[in-house]
Amino acid sequence: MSKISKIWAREILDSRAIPTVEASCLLDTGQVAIASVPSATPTGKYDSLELRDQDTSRYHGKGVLKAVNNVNNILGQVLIGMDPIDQEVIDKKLIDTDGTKNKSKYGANAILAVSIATAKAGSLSAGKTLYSYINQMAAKFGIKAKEHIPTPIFNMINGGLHGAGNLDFQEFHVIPATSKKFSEGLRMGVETYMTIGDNLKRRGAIHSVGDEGGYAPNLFTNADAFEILVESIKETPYQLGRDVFLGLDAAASVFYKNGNYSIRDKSSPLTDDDLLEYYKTLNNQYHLAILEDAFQEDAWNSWKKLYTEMSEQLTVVGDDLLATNPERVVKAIKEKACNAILVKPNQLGTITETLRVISKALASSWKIIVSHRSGETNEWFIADFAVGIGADFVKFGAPSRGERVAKYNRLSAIEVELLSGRM
Ligand code: 2PG
Ligand code: MG
Repeated sequence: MSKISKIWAREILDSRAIPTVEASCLLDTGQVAIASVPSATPTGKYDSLELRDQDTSRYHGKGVLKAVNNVNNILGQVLIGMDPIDQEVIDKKLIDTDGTKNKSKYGANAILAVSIATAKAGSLSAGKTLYSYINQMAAKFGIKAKEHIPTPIFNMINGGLHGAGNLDFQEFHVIPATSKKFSEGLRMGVETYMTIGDNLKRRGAIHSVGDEGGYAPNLFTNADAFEILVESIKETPYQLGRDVFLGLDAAASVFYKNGNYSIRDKSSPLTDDDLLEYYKTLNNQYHLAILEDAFQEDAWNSWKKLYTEMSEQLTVVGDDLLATNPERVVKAIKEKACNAILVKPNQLGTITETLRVISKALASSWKIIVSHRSGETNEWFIADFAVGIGADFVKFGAPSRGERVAKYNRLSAIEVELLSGRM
């Protein structure tokens, strides 16, 4: 048994030049584990609190020195002497020390950085790969998963607040068939990504990339983005509907204003019912495999209607709706609002709480999608986490930009290990 000797943190930058927290955990064996946490734009209404300094003289108020000090002076201190493999006890200690429901006292960013750093230290102490270590830990929460590489959901075109400002929907996805091996799906995704870039260039559309590495083109409507994807896929050896599929994260809260949804495909604002009809039209035309955050997070009736009318044709994914929050997941199961969860550990704030939420979702046979955030670091913890819990899908952005590719490359490495039986 090894013990935690020291935990400390520092302020680092994420992929949008915004400060975030990195925590380190030193064991009495001399082993050190380091972890950093991501950040969203916008932060979901039901996400745990990401503590920012609000000191406008530094980083426009977005510094995280308070969170860093909370790790250095409080959260790290209470864990000294503990065994790093006691993740549940460690996380409980962190939660109890904070004492608030949304981790607003010491910050979910501070707490999650410590939770992940100790999990990584635990895997070192146990002499296991991180994904196998997570797999064992998950079993204690009733998640009996076979380690496998999830199917990647590639965010090829970035709109909403992650794009160039002219598309309302946030993410236009290309998803390889689930039957494909990860390395094959990755190559298909990358080749499609390259073809989309060529296509945009030919059209004279902007082909620089957005926050998640997908293109952020100057198109006129959201449907145009699907057209680009369909045309581009035709230029690849892959067949839409057989080898690759399309998906959408509308992130509808962002274009929901004064009780209606405004999108540039329509001249006047849409009611919830109008928007549902528009999703049906898009689905008839583009055969979506997944549809995430189709409505704002408090529109429970619309979610229920969407589920009733469309869940046989596509996977209905809750992200902002659920916020990886146990109470909201229970409600969504009861109300039949969706059948898949986007799992983002930083919406909640500790690993063991995240495992409990996944366990609840699995008990209702939901699909599990482990997701990055739009502001990321090169941390690849979620790649190991996704493999360990046996997620169906991962959503790590486009196969471009270092902080996205870090996670896909980690999955490639794990695939090689799993195929060779070396762990
Ligand atoms: C989403 C995520 C990640 P953000 O909406 O699914 O793609 O974005 O991290 O900004 O919430
Ligand atoms: Mg989303």
